[in-house]
Amino acid sequence: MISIIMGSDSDLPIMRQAAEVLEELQLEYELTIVSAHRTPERMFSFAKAAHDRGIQVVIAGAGGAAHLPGMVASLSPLPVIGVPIKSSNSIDGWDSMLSILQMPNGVPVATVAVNAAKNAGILAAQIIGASDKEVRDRLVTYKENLAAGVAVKYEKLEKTGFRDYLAAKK
Ligand code: RP5
Repeated sequence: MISIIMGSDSDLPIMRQAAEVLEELQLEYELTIVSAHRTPERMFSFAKAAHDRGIQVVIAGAGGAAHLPGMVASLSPLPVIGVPIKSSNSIDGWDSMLSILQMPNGVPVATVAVNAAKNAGILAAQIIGASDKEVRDRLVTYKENLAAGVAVKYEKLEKTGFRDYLAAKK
């Protein structure tokens, strides 16, 4: 079971992408709001109890002064994947990215790209897939589909040339 948490409902339009890819990969998840700054006690109890509830990986998204992923990682033995959100109060995503990325030794957070909640979902699945063959097989198929999607594009590009290819994309 994967837990997707975020600092605010304003993060949901991005964080839903983690949920969607987990559904595609047929993995169970829960999704809720936990704010490091506005609900610090909820954050504390969430992080202390998650592993005893059967959570295997936490995906935590936050924007601005994004302390949620790092604070959860400081309290939990679980792997935490941080999603820096380019939120309304963000300086172009840099604040949340650096807040989540620059963790001190001893307390890692696996940080994905700004707004990359989909990659956070895939990485969570890969963590679970490392010890679960069924999940790993689904990830192999996922990657094969990615490659097949690109093959369609390069075959068309090579056949039509870039002008017709771009014109057809409009
Ligand atoms: C952070 O502040 C949240 O994760 C969100 O990205 C940002 C803005 O929150 P709201 O003011 O939109 O609730 O804590």
